[in-house]
Parts: sequence; structure tokens; C-alpha cells
Amino acid sequence: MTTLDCEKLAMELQRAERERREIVRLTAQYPNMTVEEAYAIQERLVAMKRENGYRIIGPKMGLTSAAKMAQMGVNEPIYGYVFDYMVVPNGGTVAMSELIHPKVEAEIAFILKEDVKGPNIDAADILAATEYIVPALEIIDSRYVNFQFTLPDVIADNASSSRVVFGSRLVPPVSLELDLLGVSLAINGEARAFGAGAAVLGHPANAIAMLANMLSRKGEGLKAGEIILAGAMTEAVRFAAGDVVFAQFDQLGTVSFRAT
Ligand code: 0L1
Ligand code: MG
Repeated sequence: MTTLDCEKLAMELQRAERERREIVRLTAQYPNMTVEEAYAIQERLVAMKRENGYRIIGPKMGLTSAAKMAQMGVNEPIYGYVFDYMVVPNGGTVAMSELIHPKVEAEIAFILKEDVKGPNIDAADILAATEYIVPALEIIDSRYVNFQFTLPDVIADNASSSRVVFGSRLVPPVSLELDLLGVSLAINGEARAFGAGAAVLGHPANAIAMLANMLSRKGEGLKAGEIILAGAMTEAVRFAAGDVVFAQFDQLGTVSFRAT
């Protein structure tokens, strides 16, 4: 894969997101694409979004559950970036006309009070550097046909990042047991998924620590003030126009949106 290919593929992904159009997974054309090449495409895609005036809210972890990693045949999660244009107010609306085939998953996010740079960061370092924990609903929307992809495809596609709704309650981590913290996800009042923090690599702070260590491979770190999604506590659930999606988190309150 050349730099030109990288540019072309990042543009294809950007166009697919903008035009709400599924594309064939990149590895159909580039079957030997490596994880490193996939991150190079993601980096170009992220740079294009910034050139278009969008601001990064924070990096995020994806594929953090044992089930998703087993499904993809990997033992390391992936990361992507959440941008300002993806944020929907709590209780607000998500327009299906702007998305392809979205799914929703319940997560918690970390807001750091100080920068953290790997390598060798562990969960204790992350908890010490965290100002607040915030509940969230992440809406993922793969740009690939039928949500089907291999690991390099989904990395290149910014880990399916699409929209996010953050809750209104910010809680310091010292008063929480994040691995035991539970969540229920309901659509139109019907329970659809349950989860707990332990589903995220045993403890959500482990995921944030791993993210710091992964970013250090490219000389980057986590920054104070970023809002960083740790990974899904529940399975990802499809929703449709007209649905009201509601999550109830232990000690962190509720997060909801309506799909229109
Ligand atoms: O946030 C996530 O866990 C998404 C990772 C990508 C996998 C998917 O789209 O299901
Ligand atoms: Mg997620």
C-alpha cells in the first residue's frame, strides 16, 4: 500500500460517512492490509476531519469485550477518535437520515485531570489521573456493507465511530467500583441488554491504560480534558427511527436519545 492508496482509501471512507452510503470493505481490494497500514489510513481520515474544522473530543477504545475480540480473532482492542460533530445532547435526537445502519452500546467515559503518556501505564495510574467518570451511549455505524469487516477494515474506519450521547452526571472515580457498576439498556421501555464495567477488559480503567500504551507507540498520549470512551459494557443493539433508547447506569444516572 502506498501513501497514495492511503489517501484514496481515507477519502472513500470519508465520502461514505458523509453520503451515508455503505462501501465494500477495503480488504476485498487489499487482502494483505496490515494493522499498521490500517492505522495509517485512520490517521489520514482523522487528519481530514480536522482539516474540515472538526475537533477531537477524545480517543476511544473499541472491541474491548472478550466476545467481540473472539469474534474478530484478536487479543488486542482497537482505538479510534470521537469528534465534536458526533456529540448528541442527552435526551436529544439522532437522525437516522444521517446514518447508515447504526447500533447503540452502553459505555462509560473518563475525563482526565492530567495528561497521561505511556508506555507502562496501568489502571491505578489512570484512576489517579481521572477527574470524572461520565455515562454514555455510543452509536457505532460501520461504513461497510452489512456491518461486515476484518480487523484492518474497522481500524481504518475509525472504529465505526459515529455519534455519542454523554450523561449529565459527572462522578469522581474514587466513589465508584467501576468493574461492578451495572447498566441496563432499553428500547421503547423494553430491556434489550445488560452489562457491567467488568465486561470492559475486567475493569474500564484497564482499557484506558491500554489505550495510553497503544498511543505511546506513535509518540502520543491522553490529554487532560479529553472525554475518553472505555469500550462497550453491553452488546451493540440495532435501533430504528421512532425508537427511544434509554440507559440506566448504577450511580451515574441515565442517558437517552430518540431516533428520528
Ligand atoms: O466502539 C466499538 O467497540 C466499535 C468497534 C468496532 C467494532 C464494531 O463496529 O462492532
Ligand atoms: Mg464503543
